[in-house]
Amino acid sequence: MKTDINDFMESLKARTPGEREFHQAVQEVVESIWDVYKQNPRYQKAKILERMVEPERVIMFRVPWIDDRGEVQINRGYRVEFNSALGPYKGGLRFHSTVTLSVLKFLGFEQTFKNSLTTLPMGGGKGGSDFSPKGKSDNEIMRFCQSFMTELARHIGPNTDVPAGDIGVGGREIGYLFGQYKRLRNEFTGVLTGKGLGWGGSLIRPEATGYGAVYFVQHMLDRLGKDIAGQTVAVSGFGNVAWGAISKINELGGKVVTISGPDGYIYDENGVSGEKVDYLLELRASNNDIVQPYAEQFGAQFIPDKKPWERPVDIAMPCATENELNIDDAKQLVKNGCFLVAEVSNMGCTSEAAEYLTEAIHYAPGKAVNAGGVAVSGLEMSQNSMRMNWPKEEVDHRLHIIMHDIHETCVKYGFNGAKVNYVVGANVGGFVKVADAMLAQGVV
Ligand code: 2IT
Repeated sequence: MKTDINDFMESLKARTPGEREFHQAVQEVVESIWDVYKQNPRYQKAKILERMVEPERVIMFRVPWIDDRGEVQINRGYRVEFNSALGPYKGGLRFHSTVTLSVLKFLGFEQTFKNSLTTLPMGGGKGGSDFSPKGKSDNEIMRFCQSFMTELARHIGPNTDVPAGDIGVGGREIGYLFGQYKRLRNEFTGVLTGKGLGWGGSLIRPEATGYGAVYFVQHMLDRLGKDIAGQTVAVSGFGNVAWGAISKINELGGKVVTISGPDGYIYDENGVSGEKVDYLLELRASNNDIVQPYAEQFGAQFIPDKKPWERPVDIAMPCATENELNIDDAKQLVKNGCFLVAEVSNMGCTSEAAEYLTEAIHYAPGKAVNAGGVAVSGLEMSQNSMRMNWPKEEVDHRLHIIMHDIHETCVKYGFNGAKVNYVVGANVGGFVKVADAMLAQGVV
């Protein structure tokens, strides 16, 4: 089996040299689904896997804009339309200096399986730019978004491709992007999700990734006969996803003792709760991308250039970015008594860390844990199509059902008689549905 997988990966690598993150994401999926693939000659004959690793379309474009000093700036824009077997391409836009084609291909590939897990009719896609909002003025961000959308608009649409936010793209950016799309097309449609509440956005969308992740953790804990109340949790990041998770953990009686940024992490032994949670939104809006001010504001500890995984906690929830938790971090967490890692960031753990955690404790991957975000994006699309807004309770209720069902799918495909392997469960569960749809739709 290993040689087959190696051959497959070698051939992929030869065709996509240097795309490290993409290779990592594919390898993880291929290892999980290989048995299922081999047992199904129809998948092999139709070369489902070979087709799945090739995006249906990749769009790359120049994004010129003028900064506040009058200087011309050039960034690169992307949209990777990965797979439309289950619905319109769907997935976020990331604006960050680390964005490359490899990063967006890994994210788009993962998104396809994640979206499949949600049970909603959404294909997979991802896009963004190497533009960094850090330190930019509001006007610069608007001009950049307008230029970016001027090109992107011709490729997307409510039945074709529906982008949303990701790192560096929040409500403000979605607003500017939507405004430009509407102006160019003279159409008010649900072409983007994560919109403002007054103009087509869905209640609970901002909270959905974090809330959904905690609902998923509740199901994991349930199987272990445990509850989130009284658990100490390490969270990384301080953006929208961390904020949603922290709010829900507090509501359910858990205690979050860390947050982090590119500058280091905060250790708050009293818990990140109450007004401190709202403060995270201020930190994010300041565009500085640092967490240190939290320490000064609330008298907590700031540990520069370190990650929260060195602290003893019961549960760890990486909420920042890919490969933020490596094998040393994983070992340190387990040594300190951590029994559950729920990855909220996409591919937040390195492959080594994920493998180790799956063996040693209970670990679930991002594509299952964080799917609540895109799920509520799917619900936003439904509401837009109906030209209706559901109340908060309705959206939250549906989010609960979706996260429950994703967990059930992971158990169905990942339970080995002793323990749930959530990586296998999520990958096989996500894969089968996409593969069957591709088979039914012929060689396209
Ligand atoms: O990684 C993700 O699932 C997202 N950034 C959300 C995508 C979406 O379309 O809401």
